[in-house]
Order: sequence, then structure tokens, then C-alpha cells
Amino acid sequence: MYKIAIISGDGIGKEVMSACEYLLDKLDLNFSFKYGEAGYECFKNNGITLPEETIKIANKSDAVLFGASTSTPGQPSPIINLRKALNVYANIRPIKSYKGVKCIRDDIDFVIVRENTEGLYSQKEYEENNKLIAERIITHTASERISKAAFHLCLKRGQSKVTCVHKSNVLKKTDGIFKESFYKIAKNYPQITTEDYYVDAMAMYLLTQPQNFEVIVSSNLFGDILSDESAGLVGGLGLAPSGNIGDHNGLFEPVHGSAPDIAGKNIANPCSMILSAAMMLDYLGEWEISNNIKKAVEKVIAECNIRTPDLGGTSTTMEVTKAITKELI
Ligand code: GGG
Repeated sequence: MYKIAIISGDGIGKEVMSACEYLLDKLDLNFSFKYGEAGYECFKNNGITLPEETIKIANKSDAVLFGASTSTPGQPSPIINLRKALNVYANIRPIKSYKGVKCIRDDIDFVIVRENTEGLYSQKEYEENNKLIAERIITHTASERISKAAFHLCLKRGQSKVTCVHKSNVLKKTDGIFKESFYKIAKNYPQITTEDYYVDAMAMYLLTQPQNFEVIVSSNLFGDILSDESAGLVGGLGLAPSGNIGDHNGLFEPVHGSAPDIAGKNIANPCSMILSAAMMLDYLGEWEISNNIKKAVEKVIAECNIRTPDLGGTSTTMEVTKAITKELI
């Protein structure tokens, strides 16, 4: 029996999570779901975006599924704080071309490993002498830890190159440490090829030669921006799952946000959430079921007749979900 914390959040987070639960319920696995609140709606109900009770539920689970949160004015981000509370320091964001989807190329298959606990997402902003300051915290410990996660993942995926992305020509101290840590850890993986690029150059290379990347490691903000850019290469955020992995827990969520513009219309693409659940099952050791889900998503998308509007179709969230589920049972 797997204890799974379900935190749907706001907007389309609720719809894609219901879709995901529909699919998980049909699998030959035992789950015990515990529900936690987070996000803007939670703030309106409870005066807080991430209640202690939700963190407790997440901490007691084998893994967490998170939908999406709408930003609350003046309040800390619940998802950033939840990742920190669980110390799920490595945000794994796979990007691949899908057959039948308009992609920039059909041979893209890389993963972004984003540092999740510090950088510009420390949420430490303040005013001092008429200046507004946002702290960008980079430590040796977190930089080495995230590089290690990237090399480890490279071996797990059977790939052979890790690319470090930074801006050490300008952020000489902080990104100097990030780059230095990357090459320090690389020494333990002599079989893996290494390279590094400035983030601005990398933003261009992702457009001009995305097929050349395998594992990309970066700090929090750069990793976040590059992963949305990368999703754009392969059909958008509807096909962008993610996992946040730590030493004691895993939190799985679509890269997309709560999309208030389409919330409540039953047209959100459920694939990112369902693929995130597949990543969760892989994390839990259910490799076969995880692979079957990925294949089912690929098949439904490739057939082109059942897809949500973001991929040019007219199907609903649940129609796509039921088509994927049908492939599995
Ligand atoms: N699934 C990722 C997600 O929900 N992203 C939206 C986001 O970052 N919202 C801002 C916030 O929660 O403060």
C-alpha cells in the first residue's frame, strides 16, 4: 500500500488531479490517498497558503502529488515552501519530442535538473536605503548535491553528457561556486562528458541544437526559465511533467501553473499531471506500470484524434484521461 499525499491546489490543478486520480484508481496497485490544502483558495479559507497540516500529511507520505498553485499577493509561494519543507532538492524536468505533436525536432530527449532549495527563489526580498534587494543564495553544499543528482540521473537514463548552465562571467562569486562544484563532482564520473554554458548562450542553443543535450543542471531561476523554454520546443506545458526528489521524499507535479484563464472548463491537458504520476511510480519502484503509462500517453497523443485544445484538438480533460486509461486496462 502506497501512502500518497494529494495536494490539488488551485485552478486547473484540481481538474488535472481529478483526472490523475481517475487513472490511478484503475491501476492494479493499492494507494491510500490523504488530502492536503495549499494555494490561493487555501489562503482565502485559512489565511495561509501552506498550512502545517499539509506539510505533515506530505511528510508522512511515501510520495506527494501536487497540482498547481495560483500566486497569492504578498504571500510566500506554497509550492516553493513545500519543496523546501520536504527538502526535495532536485527538480527533474524531462523534455522529449512526442510523435504527432508539432515539435521543433523529433529527436529531442533531455532532462533539466534544477536546484530547488536556494538561488533567487530564496524569497528573501527587502528594502534597504531606498534599494530593493532580492537575495540570491548559492552554497557549496547545495551546488555539489545538485550536480551529484544530475550525474546520477545521467547514468540512470543511460546517457553520457551533463551540461552545467550558469552565469559565472557576471555572477562571479555565486555562479563561480556553482560551476566549480559541478567540475568537482564531475571528477567522480570520468565516464560522463561534461560541458558548461552561460545561461544566455544556452537559451539560444536550446533552440538551435536541442538534440545535442542529455542532462542539463542549473540553479533555481535559470532551471525554471529554461524548462518552460524547453517545453515550448516540444508542444508546450501540456507535456511537461516533473519530479522533486530528495533523500526521503518525492513530490511530483506538472511544470505548468494553475492557468486561471482555462480553469473550470474541463479542457486542461491532463498529460503533464499523468506523466508526473508516472514519474512518481518510477520513484516508488513500479517501473513497469510507470513505463506503461508513458507509452499509453504517447499512443493517445500520436493518434491525434483525442487531444486537448493546447495540442490542436477539441477533446476534454476527461476524454483524454479515459483514452489513456483505456490503453492501460
Ligand atoms: N505546478 C507548478 C505550479 O503550480 N506553478 C505555479 C507557481 O509557481 N505558482 C506560484 C506560486 O505558487 O506562488
